[in-house]
Amino acid sequence: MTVLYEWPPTRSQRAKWVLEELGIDYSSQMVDLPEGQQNSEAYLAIHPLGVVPALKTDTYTIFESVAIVLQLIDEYPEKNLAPAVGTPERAYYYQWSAFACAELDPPIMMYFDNTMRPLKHMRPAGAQHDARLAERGRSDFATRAGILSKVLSDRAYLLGSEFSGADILVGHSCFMATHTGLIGGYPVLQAYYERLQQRPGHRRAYAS
Ligand SMILES: N[C@@H](CCC(=O)N[C@@H](CS)C(=O)NCC(=O)O)C(=O)O
Repeated sequence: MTVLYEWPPTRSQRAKWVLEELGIDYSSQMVDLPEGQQNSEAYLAIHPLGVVPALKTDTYTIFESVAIVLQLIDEYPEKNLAPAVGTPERAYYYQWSAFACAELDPPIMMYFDNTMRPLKHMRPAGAQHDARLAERGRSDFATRAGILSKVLSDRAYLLGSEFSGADILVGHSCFMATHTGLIGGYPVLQAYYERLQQRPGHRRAYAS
């Protein structure tokens, strides 16, 4: 049985979304972050960084939301959530997948950490919100939102008319940008994320 280690609504929703899109039978194991369950010996054996998500299948246990999404999509080629290996379309699929975790998540988290993160959850303990870092996050996100807005101005999804795993990855970054208030001012990106939210797989993954 496939097990998703999650705590909604966090980056574990990326993994849950792809599980729902692919129709995989899985069970959910909640890792209570406020209670500190991520730092238990048992969970650290699954994810050595003590964060969610992680995924356990009959044959492997992995972490990193992007790796989970890409691996599961490769296991179900008949669901057509990724272009064929070696094609130009696959190159763009890799590009936007990497862009989500390397270029979108960090500025959003920098902004969140320095504006909205409760002080009792700051790292290191006792750290305060830093207005300069918040501005750096906002400004770096703005550059990247501009790039996405340009690409999405003439298409429904990142690769064109077909939804793919890259939309799950960037789509979750849009979820984070929505809940930090950063997405306001980028109507093309907002419309794209609204489109993604119509998908039954997205609805089920984010219902909790
Ligand atoms: N790069 C990782 C990031 C995972 C991550 O930072 N998860 C956060 C929630 S979004 C977490 O579990 N934080 C727990 C904590 O800070 O104690 C991924 O995409 O899977």
